[in-house]
Amino acid sequence: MIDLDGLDGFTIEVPSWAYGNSGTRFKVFTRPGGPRNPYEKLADAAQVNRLTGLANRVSLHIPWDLVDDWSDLKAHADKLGVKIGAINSNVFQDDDYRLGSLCNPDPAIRRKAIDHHKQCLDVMRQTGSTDLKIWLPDGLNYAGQDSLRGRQDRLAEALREIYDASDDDHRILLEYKFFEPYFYSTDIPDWGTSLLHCLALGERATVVLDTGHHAPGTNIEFIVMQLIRQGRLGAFDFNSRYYADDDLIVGSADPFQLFRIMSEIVAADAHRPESGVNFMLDQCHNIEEKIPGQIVSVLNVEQALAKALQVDKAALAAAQREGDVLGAHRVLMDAYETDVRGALADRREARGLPRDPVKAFQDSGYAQTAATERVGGTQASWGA
Ligand code: RM4
Ligand code: MN
Repeated sequence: MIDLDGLDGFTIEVPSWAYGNSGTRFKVFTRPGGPRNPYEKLADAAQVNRLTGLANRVSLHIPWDLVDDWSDLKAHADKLGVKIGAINSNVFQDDDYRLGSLCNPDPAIRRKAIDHHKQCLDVMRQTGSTDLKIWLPDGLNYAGQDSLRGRQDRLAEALREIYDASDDDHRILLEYKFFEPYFYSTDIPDWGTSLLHCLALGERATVVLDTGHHAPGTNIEFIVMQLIRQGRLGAFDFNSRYYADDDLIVGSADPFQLFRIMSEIVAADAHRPESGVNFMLDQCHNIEEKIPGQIVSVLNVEQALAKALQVDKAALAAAQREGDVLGAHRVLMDAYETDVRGALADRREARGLPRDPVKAFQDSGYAQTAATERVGGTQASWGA
């Protein structure tokens, strides 16, 4: 008997930018029916929730998702059965940010970047969002280009101002990335740097772990464990990678890594909503269909969690206590090898959801209707 009670209350947040047009570094592909504005992005995202019952929140990116009337967008989301989730700032698409944003040597540009984050806090107040997610493009391409230490000091000062401008029910989610768009150094390259800034800021500052933002071979589940241990794992940006920040479908490149991550989550009971960990997706679907791509990603996270829930905790603890190396490893592998697909389909059916959400989407005609109805206007693109 496969026990899936641990899935109750577990939810995943999807990104608005996964539905607009995207592509490779060389070409943005367009397709019929792509969303033209945040309203249509929310409608697409709501399909993922309707068919999986898992994805009831949508992260927005500012300014990509700016609208005139936030209460109207919120009402639209409510009607679709979704909520507005984390608000993502964007300081990587303006000429002024060539040498950085919050770390820029020019105080006027730092001011502009800080004020943009205050604008995001206002969006949160109007949408009911409680998470401000910050990913900075800041970094250097050449040794000596700027003072490494000076940039940390500017960053600390800017983050302090943003944190102090936030409300008591707001969280600051600080993301790290070890390379790109600059390559000699980035200003928040790793979880340690992000954590240090969060600790200095206060308890409402937490770390975002984007699974594509590490050097190859990094033991990501160790970082998960350590951040939970410190009470500072604020959120995931889930995606999957072979080389760098590939932003592929979650669990596609390395399902076993996803399982190991979810096992650390389960070991700490962090899959429960009370943990405060926001399980978000951050990915692009460049050649595959967007909505089914999100559905597969959401289901892959659920499946990895379902397998992690199968770990026999008592047997594992006993084997570890006895120093039974292979025994302990086999307990974990037994859980990983458990085929949970049928049990998950049964659970969906029992909750009035389709057994196969991808097929249900394809049969629904939603994509065809969108292609017929969404004519005129400009389709949203990653970056616009
Ligand atoms: C960055 C980072 C952020 C996301 C942008 C679009 O690489 O992962 O989380 O907001 O991409
Ligand atoms: Mn990310």
